[in-house]
Amino acid sequence: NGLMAGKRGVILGVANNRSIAWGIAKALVAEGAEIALTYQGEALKKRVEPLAAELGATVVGHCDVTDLETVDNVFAEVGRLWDKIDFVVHAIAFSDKDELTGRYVDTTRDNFLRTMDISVFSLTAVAKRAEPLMAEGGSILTLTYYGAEKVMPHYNVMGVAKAALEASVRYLAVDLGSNNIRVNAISAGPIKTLAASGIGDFRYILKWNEYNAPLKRVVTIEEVGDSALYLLSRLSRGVTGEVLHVDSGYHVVG
Ligand code: 0WD
Repeated sequence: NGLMAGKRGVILGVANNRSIAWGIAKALVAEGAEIALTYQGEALKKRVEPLAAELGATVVGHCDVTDLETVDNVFAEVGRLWDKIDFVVHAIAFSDKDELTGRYVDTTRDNFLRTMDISVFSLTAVAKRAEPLMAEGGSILTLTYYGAEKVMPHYNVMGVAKAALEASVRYLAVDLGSNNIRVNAISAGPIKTLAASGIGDFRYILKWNEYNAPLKRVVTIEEVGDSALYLLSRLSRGVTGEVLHVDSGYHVVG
C-alpha cells in the first residue's frame, strides 16, 4: 500500500544518484508509485539503467528536450505501457557554464535561447504531451530556484529562465486546471548535483545558506523528494500554480 499506491508517472531529469529527480523517484516508489525514467543521451543511459533497476522502474527511452521528436516518442511509449498516468516530474535545466559566472549582462543570445529552450519551454512541451494521458487528472511538478526571485551571484541567465519557468507554472495551472491537472514547482535550496557544479562559487553558496537559513543547514534530495510526494499525491489536491520553498527556510531571510 502507500500514499502513491496505484499511481503511475514519468520522471525526467535523473542524471545520477545525486540528482534531485532521483530523490523524488525514491520517495515516490517508497509510497507505492510505479515510475518511468528517461535519459538524456547514451552517456547517461548507462547511469540511469541501473538506477531504474534499483527501483523497479521502466526506462522509457532517450529524451533530449531540444529534439521534440524524442519527447513525442517518450510519451507515446508511456501511453503504450500504461493507459493513463497520474504525475510527471520535470527536473531539467541547462545553461553554458561559462555564463554561470561573471555578469548577467554578458549573456550571449545563443546561450540565452538555449537556456530558455531547455529550462523553460520544455516544461510546456512536456505538459502538452502529458495532458492527454491524464484523463482522470494529474499532477505536474518542476524544479526552480530562489534566483528567480532575487539576484543570486553567478546564477545569471538561469535566474531569468527560472522566473519564466515559475510564470509558466501559473499559466499552465490555468490551462490544465479544468481537467483537474495541477501544476506546481518546488524551489529547492542549493544541493551539490552535476548541474549545480557548473555554477560559479557553488561551495560558497552552500556555506552561505548553511550559515543563514533558519534551519542552519542545506536541504537533501530526500527532503525535496518528501515535499514532492506531497505535491504529487492527493494530499495537495487543492493546490495548483504554487511555488513551494524547500530550502531550510532561506527565502524568509535571504
Ligand atoms: O542546487 C540545485 N542543485 C538546485 C537545482 C536548486 C534548485 C533547483 N534546481 C533544479 C535545476 O535547475 C533543475 O531544473 O533542479 C533541477 C534538477 O537539477 P539537479 O538535480 O540539480 O541536476 P542534475 O542531476 O544535473 O540533473 C539535471 C539534468 C541534466 O543533467 P546534466 O547535469 O547532465 O545536464 O537535466 C537533464 C540532464 O539529465 N537535462 C536534459 N534533459 C533532457 N534534455 C537536457 C536536455 N536537453 N539538458 C539537461
